[in-house]
Amino acid sequence: MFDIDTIREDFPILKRKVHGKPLIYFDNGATSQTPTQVIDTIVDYYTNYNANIHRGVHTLSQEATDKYEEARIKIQKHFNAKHSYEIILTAGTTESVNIVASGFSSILKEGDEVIVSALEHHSNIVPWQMMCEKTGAVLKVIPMDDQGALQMDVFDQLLSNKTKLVFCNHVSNALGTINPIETIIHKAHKFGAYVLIDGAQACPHIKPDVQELDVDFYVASAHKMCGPTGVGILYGKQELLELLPPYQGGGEMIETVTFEKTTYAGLPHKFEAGTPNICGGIAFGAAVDYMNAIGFNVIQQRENELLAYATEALAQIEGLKIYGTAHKTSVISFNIEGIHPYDIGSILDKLGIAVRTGHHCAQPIMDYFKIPGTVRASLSFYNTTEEIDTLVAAVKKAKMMLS
Ligand code: 7TS
Repeated sequence: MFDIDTIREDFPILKRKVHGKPLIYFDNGATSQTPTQVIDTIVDYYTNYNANIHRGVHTLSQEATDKYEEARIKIQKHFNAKHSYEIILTAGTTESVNIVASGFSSILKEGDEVIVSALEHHSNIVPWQMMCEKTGAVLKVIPMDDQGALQMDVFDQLLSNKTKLVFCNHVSNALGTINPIETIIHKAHKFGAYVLIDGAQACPHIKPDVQELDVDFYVASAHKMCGPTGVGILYGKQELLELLPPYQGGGEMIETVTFEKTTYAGLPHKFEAGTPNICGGIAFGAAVDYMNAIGFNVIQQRENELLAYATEALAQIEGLKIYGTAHKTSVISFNIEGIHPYDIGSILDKLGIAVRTGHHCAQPIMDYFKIPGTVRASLSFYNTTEEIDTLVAAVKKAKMMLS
């Protein structure tokens, strides 16, 4: 049973005011809010067992190590990875993509081809461009259409025996489009290409099963799924993580070090140099527990209802255009004719409503629509229809003030 009042009680920040108005938080795509269960885990860590991991004989260090490794197993189960060591704990999606791109920089050769989708966040474009610059590989793009969906027939034409890697987000951050990743993975594998799926925007809404997907790499950030900032995952199939060279050198990622030669530790430590975000990793585990306790079916149903309600209400405002109408998650990206998105966002903020405005780190999408940016309301299960009513009234007010 989903009881919205009980759920909202879990998020203390929802009680605060902004400019004297109750906070209405519709910027969940940028970062989600944090429930008490996760905040308590963070407080417990620093209050009771803050210590470095994997290296101390003392009790605190052992407790911290146990909790950190328990969190890795919770995350492994959540994503249904075959082995816990296939879950690399990173600083977030951006770092995870960079680990893979940097690794393939020493594997790809001139003339190899890699395919990226037109719907990517910059963090799933720029690292691959850097990789292509280093290797001479060629970057090809699956184009999008007016609905914000990928043109899959063009994907078929781009694939060839030269294709080595395909990168695509599971869900677009700017439009919310849910991409057909099952098909993308299946088709890429037929040509022997590896696939990396950026799940940063999918994981707050969908529980991916990496084994069922048969995906080679899957990356995500904790802070978009009720966890803290600065921590995320790189899932990779064991044989591929073994194939890639380490990303950073340092403590914890070695087996033996002499000045003549260093040998590297096994997975996952090979990719986890230095002291990690210990508290963050443990809190990530608590966030996964929190979301699973509500249940992803319940979360999706609730968010779909909110999305339908908000879409219908906003679409009635004259001159308001919604970008991205394909099968999608609870993201509404819109503009009002003749008004800059930033100006709308600033007025909404004065009314206590948090949205994101701008290009959302997805400039190619904005270029496609020939716009500087959009106003993005990204809804979460803890939002309400009353909050949407307030948003709609506020957008109408902003329109009146700015027209
Ligand atoms: N990939 C996607 C699809 C994203 O939406 C984001 C962040 C990232 C990668 C990068 O994640 P990070 O945790 O490493 O920063 N997206 C957004 C957004 O839409 N608004 O703020 C950040």
